[in-house]
Amino acid sequence: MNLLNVLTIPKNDPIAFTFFTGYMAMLASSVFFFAERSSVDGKWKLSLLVSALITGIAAVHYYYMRDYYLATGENPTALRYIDWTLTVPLMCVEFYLLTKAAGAKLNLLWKLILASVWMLVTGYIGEAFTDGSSSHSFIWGALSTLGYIYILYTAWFGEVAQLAKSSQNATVEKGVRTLAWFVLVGWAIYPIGYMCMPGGWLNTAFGWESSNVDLFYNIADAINKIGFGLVVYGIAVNSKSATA
Ligand SMILES: *C/C=C(C)/C=C/C=C(C)/C=C/C1=C(C)CCCC1(C)C
Repeated sequence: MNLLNVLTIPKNDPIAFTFFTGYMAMLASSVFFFAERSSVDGKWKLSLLVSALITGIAAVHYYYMRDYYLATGENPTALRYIDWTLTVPLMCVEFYLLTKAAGAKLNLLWKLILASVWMLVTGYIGEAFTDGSSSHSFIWGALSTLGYIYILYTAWFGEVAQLAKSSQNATVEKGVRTLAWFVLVGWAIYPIGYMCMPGGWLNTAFGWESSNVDLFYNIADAINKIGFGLVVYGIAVNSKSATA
């Protein structure tokens, strides 16, 4: 373990930079979402608490991932996937809470959680047990993508989209559509990061020696976790002034 590296960020290391900013941003967002619970309607307090938990859980993991990365220069794959296994299901909870008033059932939540666990377990096998070959990375990446597509479909056309539409609440409908955009564009950054690992298509195509996996994951996490929370916050604030 290189102790010197633990104490400072090398100038030419953008990955270390994003680990530090990511950590602070998650922590600050968590405080913000938690504090703002007192300024929204009762029915939104739980949603805001979930937003605070998502960024809070991420902050704790960033604290450890940052140090792990600085000390070893390697991807903190296990910590990363533990973080996601907790936070992605919580993002599914946000979808559920937003559409609950329109009749969302618990089984919708379970289906989304199951799809995310599938997506993450297969992704983890793809990354953690890589033999550096393209076929390993491709097969597990493709299996993982099935889970991703299921969530994407549910958010855009399936139950979540339909419930949001039938909610008769324009703010909820618009908010859920914005979250669906996050899933389409923001979440798509993750498979790009995955393809940067040795054996991944981007890594092979550009002949990279090092892996830029964490750069993509860190940027994606900040966009998605904080962005999701802000959209939910926006819904809570706007529908308070619109309909009661
Ligand atoms: C806060 C963390 C979030 C929103 C993480 C999302 C992660 C994904 C959407 C990961 C998707 C993957 C694929 C679709 C294929 C390759 C393997 C993964 C796990 C990177």
